[in-house]
Amino acid sequence: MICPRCGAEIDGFPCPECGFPETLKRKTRRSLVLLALLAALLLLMAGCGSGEAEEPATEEATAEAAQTEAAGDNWYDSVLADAAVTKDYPYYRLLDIDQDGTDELFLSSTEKAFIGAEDKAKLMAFVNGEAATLKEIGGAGGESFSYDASDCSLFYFSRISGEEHIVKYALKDGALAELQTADEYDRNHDPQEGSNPDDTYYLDGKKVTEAEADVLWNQFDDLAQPVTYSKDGKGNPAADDDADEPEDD
Ligand SMILES: [Ca+2]
Repeated sequence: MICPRCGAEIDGFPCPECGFPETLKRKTRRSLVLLALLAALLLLMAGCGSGEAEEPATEEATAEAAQTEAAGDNWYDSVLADAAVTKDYPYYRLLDIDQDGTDELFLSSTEKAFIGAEDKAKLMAFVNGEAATLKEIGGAGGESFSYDASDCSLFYFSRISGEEHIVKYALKDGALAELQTADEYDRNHDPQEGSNPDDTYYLDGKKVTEAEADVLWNQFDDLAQPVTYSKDGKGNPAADDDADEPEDD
């Protein structure tokens, strides 16, 4: 692991280089209790956890949590300070997808939610003490990220001529875990059907009726908020350019 104070590679705390965290112990412990209470409250309010009982904190987990707390609050600062990154991605958005108290970072070449063929975006997170890229999008017909805070889910939408797809993810153990997929094909665009006279719908790869597929599409359309981007990381709702998308027919 990495010492959050001095950056030395260490096997455990206290850090042999700088002694961290002996001077922070009291504050850290109190903060951890507050964090645990906050996490429990958020789980109750948002229902974002797995529903399983929390395991008692081990010494290692406590040290890891202290490390995350110390270094995780602004882990993205170093990413955003990198000119090579901001040249490609001048806009960003901070969102705590899993509501664990540490923000995830979306980088984008545009303020818009809809990432067209000329644009790109990517999702990064603080994983095991390091900035990690979880998903990159762009360069295709059109893609976007949307976020539903009610169940902490992240939607990835993509479209090319005659077809639309969504993947619903949870952020789990530092990675995107696929929860559900929906695929929709206009007539004569379904690769499994040859020529199909009607639009076709799939959930998790299984053919379903339009009404069955609509359950997931409605969550995406009505509940999930498109992720927009800005220079200050707060997003720009005015750049939710849903209305500019080509109309289905
Ligand atoms: Ca988070």
